[in-house]
Amino acid sequence: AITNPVDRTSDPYPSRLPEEKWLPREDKVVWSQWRPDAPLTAQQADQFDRDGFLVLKNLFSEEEVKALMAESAAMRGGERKLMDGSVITEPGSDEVRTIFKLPEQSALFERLSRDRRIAGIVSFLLGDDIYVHQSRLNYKPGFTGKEFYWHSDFETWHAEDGMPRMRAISASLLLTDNDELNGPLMLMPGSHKQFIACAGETPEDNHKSSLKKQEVGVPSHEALTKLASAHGIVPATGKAGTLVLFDCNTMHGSNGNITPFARSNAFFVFNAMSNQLTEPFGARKPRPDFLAHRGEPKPIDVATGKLV
Ligand code: AKG
Repeated sequence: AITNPVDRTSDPYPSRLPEEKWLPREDKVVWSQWRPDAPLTAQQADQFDRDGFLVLKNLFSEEEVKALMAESAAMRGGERKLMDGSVITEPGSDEVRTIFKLPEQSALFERLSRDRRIAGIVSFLLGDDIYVHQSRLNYKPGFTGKEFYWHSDFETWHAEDGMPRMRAISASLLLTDNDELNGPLMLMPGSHKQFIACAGETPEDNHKSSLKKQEVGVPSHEALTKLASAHGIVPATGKAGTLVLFDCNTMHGSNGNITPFARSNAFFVFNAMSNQLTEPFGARKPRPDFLAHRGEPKPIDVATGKLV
């Protein structure tokens, strides 16, 4: 069923067109006025607005990270029965690349998704109640972890999932140290202020290959060169327990990991309650629920205090 119908003829972000196009962002980045009781400083809110991302160090304690790591190892190691279709392996091997649906499969990750240090900040930035649009553990094992090619998440969520506007934020909690070497997230600061409408039609069941290696919904080399020359590229590095928040339209990607040291992160995508999904804007049918929550979403009930 279509919730929250929108006028498709005036879509500000048409994509999957015959030709690539640069379009201006028509949405705010920070949706709340800063106030003294905000969960961020005014400077951090301004930085998020300007750069389209924010790295918050030492947000979670060693003990909390240890518990999350143990939980993540149990999920990955086959000790837990996981939902069908929620596990993606690395291209060309059986190594786990991604596990989706964290709150549905783990009480600890459910609690993490509601933590004030993540959900409280995101809800403030989006100026609305929020819900989990997608959640995942990205493992990137040592030696064999493959790259994530450059993309704007919003391009895919709009075209393939029917997310109407740019009012969503990804939160990546580093569960291992992410340094310059083991394939950290890389972002182009300021790239979120323009939308690159991508060339090419969406193939049927595109997600089956794009989750291993994305080929549709990515900008051309020319566009990426122009963006990176204008904005630069920054690695989001930090010790385990660091939180990386980034706007849904910030251009990002990451290199493969040939170091022996795994790089693993827990990802939650939060969408504003006022920005619920409609029909896809650039694909015939919507992607499965594990990639994009459809139907009546449950607003997050923010929890305070330590995880463990
Ligand atoms: C995504 O999940 O959209 C990513 O780009 C993941 C990048 C990474 O885990 O390095």
